Amino acid sequence: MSKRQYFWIVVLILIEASLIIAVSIISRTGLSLTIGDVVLTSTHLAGIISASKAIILTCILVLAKKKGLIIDIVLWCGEMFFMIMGMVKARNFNSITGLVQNIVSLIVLFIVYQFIKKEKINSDYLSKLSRIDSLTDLYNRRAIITEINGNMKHGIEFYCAFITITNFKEINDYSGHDYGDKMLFKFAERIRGMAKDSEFIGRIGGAEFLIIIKSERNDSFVERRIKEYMKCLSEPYIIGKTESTLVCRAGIVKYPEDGDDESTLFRHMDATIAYNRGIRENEVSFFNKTIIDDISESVKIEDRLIKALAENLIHLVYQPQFHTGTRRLRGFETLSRLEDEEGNPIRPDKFITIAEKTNLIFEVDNYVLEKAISTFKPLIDRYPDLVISVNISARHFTQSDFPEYVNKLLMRHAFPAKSLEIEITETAFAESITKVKDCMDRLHGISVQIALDDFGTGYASLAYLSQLPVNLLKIDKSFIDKLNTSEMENDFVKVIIDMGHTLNLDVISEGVETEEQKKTLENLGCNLIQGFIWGKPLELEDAIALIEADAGTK
Ligand code: G
Ligand code: G
Ligand code: MN
Repeated sequence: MSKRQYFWIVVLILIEASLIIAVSIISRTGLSLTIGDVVLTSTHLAGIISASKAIILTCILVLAKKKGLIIDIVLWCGEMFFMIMGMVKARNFNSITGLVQNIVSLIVLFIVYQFIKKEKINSDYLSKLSRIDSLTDLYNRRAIITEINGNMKHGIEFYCAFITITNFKEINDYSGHDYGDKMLFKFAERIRGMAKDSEFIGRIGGAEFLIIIKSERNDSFVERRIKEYMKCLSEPYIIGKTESTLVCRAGIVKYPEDGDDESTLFRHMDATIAYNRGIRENEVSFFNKTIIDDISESVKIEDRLIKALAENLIHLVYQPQFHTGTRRLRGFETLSRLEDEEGNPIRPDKFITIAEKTNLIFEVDNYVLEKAISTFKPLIDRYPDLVISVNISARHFTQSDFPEYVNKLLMRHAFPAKSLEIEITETAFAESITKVKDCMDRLHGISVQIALDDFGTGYASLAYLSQLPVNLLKIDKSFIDKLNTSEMENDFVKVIIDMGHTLNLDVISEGVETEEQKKTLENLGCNLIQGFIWGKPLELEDAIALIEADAGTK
């Protein structure tokens, strides 16, 4: 109740009490009132006042509902007590009509209360309905916004985790909207099943949900908690005879650090999700201020990539690879180069990452692959032992039609498959080991060579390495940099080399820069070398000159 309501209730109670006293005085003293010709006897006056009393009690009831009823009953009992006492004392039962009137007015009050109660249930139901999402029974967008604003108003700190189902559109398109609705309901059921009292869960719309966690908590607690949600939500769903899996992504913001109004928080949650899209399935990421700057830079690079793809502006350079002992040329790794509008180079890891996030990577990889194949076709014809390697994004290895695409490309250019090597980074296995392995098997099936790039930094394990059709391990530059700094570092590289050779694989060290590193690698038995020591990435004419010079030394 508001202060105003309290004020009026107190005023009404005072008036009611005064009226009760007035009736009792009038009935005791037999007071009458003459206005002009009209004479109001004590019975008349008592009648008028009693009617006013009933009105006041009704007003109290309407204003304070249940509390009003209790106040009314207390006042009523008080009055009855004094009335009965008065009658007993004076042995005069004249006020019996007042007594009956009071009982009737109490009954009327109870009836009115029943109506009020019913009305309140209806209005509670309507207000609940306006706060609940009809498909999932979770809170709806309006309730979410009310909750956020309520927390802000009361100075409560909180985290908001925005969860979106990234493959929902495909499920809807593929299995129909009814099926999609059922999935959403099941998803909501799981989310609700996991929620704790301190967590507020709502559906923003479509396949977007929000979890609000009040924070006496810290970032790592919230991250762990949201990961628990994601783990549970990404378990398969069975509807009828169909089993499907939902892939989610979560972006987390914190109030007040990441925005002090609801629309900024929402904008920053969207940005966090967009920024991390394409990185990894079921990932949880926090907003930070650099995201906004990075996004505007990313947008520029994305635009540049689109233009570069349309106008053949991606430039290729070729870094030579050598046999360690003889320094004979093995082949080249193809590397992409891109410049911004002003002609400044954009770092390859940067534009590659952006290409991966924006799905442009498929076009980039295909472009590089075709360009490398067509460029080297005449050279391979003359120097058939050369191997040309191309980096292909891990994302590409989960596309089931990729091996077929490569096969067609090789046929079209009449390029021998064994002269093409595809480099894949170890991080690919974080995506889906079965899909990646399947893709590798099929490429191996058409005789394309496969190299594991950045080996040692990620998920590689001996257990599955022996099952993959890999030809070459590329020891990551970070291990080469640490060579000769301690015995342990050298031992580590030796373990990789020995393991590779045990599995009958070639092993190449990347980023070899010094004579000392080269010597150590030679002693450790590393048979191939790639690095600035013997060759930086070269322009095509320099690469051709190198091939010819190498052939001349035969
Ligand atoms: O030499 P460089 O700075 O270009 O390499 C940086 C990273 O970018 C390396 O990890 C390399 O594998 C990757 N990279 C370079 N060119 C390509 C490309 O054409 N496609 C893909 N997928 N990755 C590339
Ligand atoms: O991860 P990937 O192997 O695809 O990347 C090769 C990257 O390493 C390229 O960016 C290439 O330019 C770089 N690189 C190759 N050799 C050397 C080297 O000897 N020193 C340094 N600093 N970078 C190298
Ligand atoms: Mn590489």
